[in-house]
Amino acid sequence: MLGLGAAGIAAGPYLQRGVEAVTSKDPTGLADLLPGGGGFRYYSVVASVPERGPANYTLTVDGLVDRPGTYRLADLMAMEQTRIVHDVQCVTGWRVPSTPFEGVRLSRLLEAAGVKDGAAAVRFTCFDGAYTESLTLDQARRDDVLVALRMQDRSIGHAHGGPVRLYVAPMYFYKSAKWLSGITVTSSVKPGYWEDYGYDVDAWVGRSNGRDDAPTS
Ligand SMILES: Nc1nc2c(c(=O)[nH]1)N[C@H]1C(S)=C(S)[C@@H](COP(=O)(O)O)O[C@H]1N2
Ligand SMILES: [Mo]
Repeated sequence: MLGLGAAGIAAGPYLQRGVEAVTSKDPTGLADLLPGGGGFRYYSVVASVPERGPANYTLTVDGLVDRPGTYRLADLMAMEQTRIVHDVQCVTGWRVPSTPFEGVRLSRLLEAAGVKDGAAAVRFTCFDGAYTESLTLDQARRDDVLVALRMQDRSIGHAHGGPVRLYVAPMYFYKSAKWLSGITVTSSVKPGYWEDYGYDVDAWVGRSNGRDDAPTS
């Protein structure tokens, strides 16, 4: 895995040149097929990520909420789980059809925290120490946005962002932040890691990043 971070950083300029570069290259650049990954590619913007599991994983919910809190893996597992089956679509063109994800609805965690008046967005941080994402509050409250604990009907492994990743079913897969560790309710959307390099913040599959329809390969 050495060199992945450098590749991720080096990819920045391509993205800044716009959508053509995004569609004609693999800007995240790390197109290692995951062994047994069923078509998934492994992406990380840093060279290595520490593993976390039941003993040391935490997810913090804070910001413009009445009841900030921290969840352990067991806390999340004890909550109502929702399963969604949908195509995974990376903006660079690869796609994995009908992939099940399962976890706690983000809306449920926001409800539990009590979102304050004046809040308009949600920011996500990761224990890789680098990746970030954002959604508007309306997007975050959709039924098809999960704090996912399972993918392909298994616990999410480390390479796929386990033990907990975000899953935003209707958007390109870069919205689905791996190694999720923080959810902060904010007053405005702050663009995420790849969005600073030119990707759309509103990443609806087929309707963003300059595309009229979803890519087919
Ligand atoms: N923390 C983190 N999350 C991330 C990324 C990343 O580099 N770091 N890459 C994104 C991109 S561009 C894609 S396509 C998917 C890849 O998920 P996978 O590695 O499980 O295939 O994760 C998204 N979430
Ligand atoms: Mo991606």
